Amino acid sequence: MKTPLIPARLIERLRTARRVVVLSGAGISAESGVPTFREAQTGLWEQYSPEDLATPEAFARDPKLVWEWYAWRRNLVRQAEPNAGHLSLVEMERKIPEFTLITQNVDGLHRRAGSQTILELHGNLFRTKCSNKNTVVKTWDSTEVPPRCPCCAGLLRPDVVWFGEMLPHETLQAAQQATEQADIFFSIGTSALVYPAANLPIFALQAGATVIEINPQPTPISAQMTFSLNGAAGTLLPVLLTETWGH
Ligand code: BJW
Repeated sequence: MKTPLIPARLIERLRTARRVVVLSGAGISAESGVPTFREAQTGLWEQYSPEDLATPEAFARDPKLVWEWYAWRRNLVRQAEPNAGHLSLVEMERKIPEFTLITQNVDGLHRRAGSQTILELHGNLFRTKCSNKNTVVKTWDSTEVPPRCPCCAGLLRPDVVWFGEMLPHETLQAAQQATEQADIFFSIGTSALVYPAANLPIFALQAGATVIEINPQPTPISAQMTFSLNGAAGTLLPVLLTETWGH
């Protein structure tokens, strides 16, 4: 007999769950053609050094390089479309009374897919802020690279969270609160290596939630999960949805 992809006990719990939280990472966008960070061969950090591109020190050293790298990333994402994994989470949100999607992704694909309640822990590639005042800037006339803030002439930068920077306080607080109250918590497409996001599945476990990981590769938290589903989000999530709620 073929082993079912999704354990029956998980389907039963999901059918009756009131509060569901999903933490997503770069892996959920991999099937849309957006590169992940740490995968061998294809991960961004395999080809580029985070110290040169994703720290405040890197931006201070070479703002043009950093700005242009993010412009290249924005172009990649513009050409991508949400995949079956993103769309399944839109469906899940419609079925669950209290659903929170926490994402580490900066690509905006969850919103483009139609998800409503999204907490973006690491910012958004398509938002720009002033590096002096930390305020979001929507338009500018400057043609310099990077452009300058129309208010204070500070350098503009992508509104993403680099290593060594604090996560947006209210967003992180909301994520922690939703996690503590979850009946079911999914960790999908993340290597669970970057903190504080990597703490969330563990907090959920400690608070008594059923915690499910969806990833084709094991991660440092796999062994602690209630269920560890070994496979691609774009394959497993549609099956999970169909088996739980039918078509
Ligand atoms: C699939 C799939 C498919 C593939 N389906 N799955 C505690 C301990 C140790 C260190 C620290 C700590 N606390 C803080 C730190 C430092 C640091 C950190 O965590 N370092 C570790 C790397 C060691 N954290 C920070 O600096 C954070 N800030 C902070 O803590 O502030 C407080 C503070 C300040 C000052 C001093 C001390 C404390 C900020 C972290 C910001 C992370 N930023 C980035 C870049 C964002 C902008 C950009 O995009 O350029 O965020 S780094 C990068 O990693 C990006 C991601 O959001 C993040 C997580 O990566 P993710 O999503 O998990 O991707 P991958 O590639 O790692 O994994 C993909 C997974 O998908 C794989 O497992 C695949 O198998 C899987 N997969 N196909 C399902 N089809």
